[in-house]
Amino acid sequence: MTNNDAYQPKPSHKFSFGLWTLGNRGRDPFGDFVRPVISPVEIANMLGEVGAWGVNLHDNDLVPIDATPAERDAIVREFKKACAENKLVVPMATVSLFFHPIFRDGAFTANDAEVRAYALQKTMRAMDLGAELGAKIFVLWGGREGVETDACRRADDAVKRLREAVNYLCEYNLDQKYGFKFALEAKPNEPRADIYMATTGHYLGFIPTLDHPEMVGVNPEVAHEQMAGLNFMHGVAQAWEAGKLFHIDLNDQMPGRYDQDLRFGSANFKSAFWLVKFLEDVNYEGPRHFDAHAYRTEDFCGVKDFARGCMRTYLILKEKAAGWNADKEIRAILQEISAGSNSPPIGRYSKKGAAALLAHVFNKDAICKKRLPYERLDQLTVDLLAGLR
Ligand code: GCO
Ligand code: MN
Ligand code: MN
Repeated sequence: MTNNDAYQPKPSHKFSFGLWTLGNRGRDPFGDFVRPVISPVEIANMLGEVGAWGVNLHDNDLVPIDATPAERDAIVREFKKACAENKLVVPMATVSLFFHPIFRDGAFTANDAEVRAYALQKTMRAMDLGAELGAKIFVLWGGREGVETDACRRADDAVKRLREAVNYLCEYNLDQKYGFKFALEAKPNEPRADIYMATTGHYLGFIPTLDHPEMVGVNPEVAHEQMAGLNFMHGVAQAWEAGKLFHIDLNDQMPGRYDQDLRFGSANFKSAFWLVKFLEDVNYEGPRHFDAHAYRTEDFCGVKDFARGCMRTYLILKEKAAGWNADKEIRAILQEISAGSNSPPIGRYSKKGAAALLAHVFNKDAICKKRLPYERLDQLTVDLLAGLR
């Protein structure tokens, strides 16, 4: 790939990766690490090399959990320097509330009040860190907020505890004048057997019950909704329409599997296309964050191939989306299926309008005879994706 490659990432594309994604060492429940540690500074260099715009992190991706304040400051200083050298921004920060064994029963929803308090303290410190690095988005993913057995607590108590925690963090955000937007990330299971707030839709229902709903949105992840068997783009569209698409985690996933975190677009190419088309059509301006990792078979160079592949596929699909919107035959069909009809105007309810609607006689036979050439439309899409148009 050369620099004048049409699919060369640019800062304006807002591609970001987490330290934990390129730094993933390939350990799984059945096998040990296959790649050596890549330090945060090395990851920043790698991201600079492949042309990414941003780098995101959990508190402990950068600062070890038991670091002294002096150690922390030195690490942060060195990392900031590496980001500056590689022209990387830190758009999003998050907190690990799942790795340390203290969170074995959850964090904000744990039964032990001391664990809940520790989770808040840890999150406030992660917000301090994120703010220091310039982040404006703070992701909360409750990976351990769930159960193996529902004997352990009432599920509505978990919802109440989660609400209390998010409310508390919003106040801290205001107090410190950090200006964070919180993005809540749903997942149906893994690492817990069942996780509360299983889908983006659950969170969209939860957010209006908070003290500061305007400060809180969602961070939908492709793989997580697909694990639940859902149409990811539909969830994203609903979040967008509600003004709540604060961040997005792009990756891929085969249905019915464990959480695979595959390279973006590598498993469900067509769904990835509809997603990119949606984000581009609505002019989503947030980061395009890849929360995925390289196959366990890869070495250091393979990790770069993985990162380049995520961005390249996004840009290919973006180009295809523009082609789809400009395609004459596709446009003609779209026009045909949305063409005006003999429908009485509906608009907002009024007594007069309702009376007119009740009096209207519909010609069901004529309506049923209208052509809906979705087969042709979909095949045109397939042809286009296959490079035949
Ligand atoms: C996962 C999650 C995480 C979160 C990350 C941000 O399934 O492991 O997607 O990668 O996105 O922890 O909080
Ligand atoms: Mn995930
Ligand atoms: Mn994620």
